[in-house]
Amino acid sequence: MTKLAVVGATGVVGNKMLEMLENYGIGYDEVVLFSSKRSSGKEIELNGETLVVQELTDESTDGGFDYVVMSAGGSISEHYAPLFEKHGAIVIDNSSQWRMHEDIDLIVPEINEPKLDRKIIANPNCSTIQSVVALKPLQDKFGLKRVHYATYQAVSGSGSGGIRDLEDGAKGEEPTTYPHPIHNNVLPHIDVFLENGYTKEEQKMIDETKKILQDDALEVTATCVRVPVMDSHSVQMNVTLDKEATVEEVRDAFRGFSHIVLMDNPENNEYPMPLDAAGRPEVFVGRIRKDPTLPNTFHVWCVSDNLLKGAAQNTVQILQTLIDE
Ligand code: 2RA
Repeated sequence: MTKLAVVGATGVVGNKMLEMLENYGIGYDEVVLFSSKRSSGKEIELNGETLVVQELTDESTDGGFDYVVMSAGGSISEHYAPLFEKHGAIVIDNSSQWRMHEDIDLIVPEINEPKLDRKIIANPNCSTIQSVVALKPLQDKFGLKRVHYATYQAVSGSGSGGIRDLEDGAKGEEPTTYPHPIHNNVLPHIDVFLENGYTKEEQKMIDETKKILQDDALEVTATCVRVPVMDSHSVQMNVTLDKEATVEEVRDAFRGFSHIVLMDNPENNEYPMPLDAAGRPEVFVGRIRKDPTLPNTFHVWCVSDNLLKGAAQNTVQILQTLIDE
């Protein structure tokens, strides 16, 4: 008897997690959906069953759950994940709350497996997940020395507020989520600014990349930008390898790696775009070319649906590996 809880079931990522639970045919016997008091009472169809979303309380965590998938923000996870864990559940959390805790696994199933020192598993940041999926075959084949990220991130990464700002901005309405209009604009500002001048989003990409690829010596830097795109993040990666390679050898490294689709035929205007990736589970890579200004260095363009591989799908993939064990 496998009992599953979905916390944040009414949110943008929560909705995608429910969609993934159906698409992947995840084997559970009972599922309970939780949300804040404000969103509780809503009815949601899942696998042919009508479920009523319940308000999450401390008492809820002692409900005999085997697994919990969460996408409800850091403060909710900080309070409730340890309570679910105490009552015997394994928690997979989408927030940034636990990602850099030493005893917490930060998991991308194509790359690493949970050790489960704690029964809380962190799902990495969306722009990090797609990037490390693209970097892993290069690390395996050539070794990695340095990565410079420049991201072009969709508004759905900010949830319903970002989506609203893009939609309403087109009608001339003032933003409520972003500090400036996103319509006809780009914002070099995702999350809050830190003392070092980087944003938290940029620091997440730097720290999480090293943890997932298990390489503290890897030199990583990032600039993360919000762009007026609804779904799918794009990431320009300037990657310095440990050894020389040809463009074709780099392309070969991507071919056949789980969840990667190589789209690299610029002569025919074929390269990954958000319109290709939205709604698809894969990570798309293209525009691969040598950077003549640095040895062993290549440009790689990577696009993926931030709500799927970047969040809900990665979470459900982790759940599936645990249930199948
Ligand atoms: C964003 N990566 O795109 C962050 C959180 N999902 O807003």
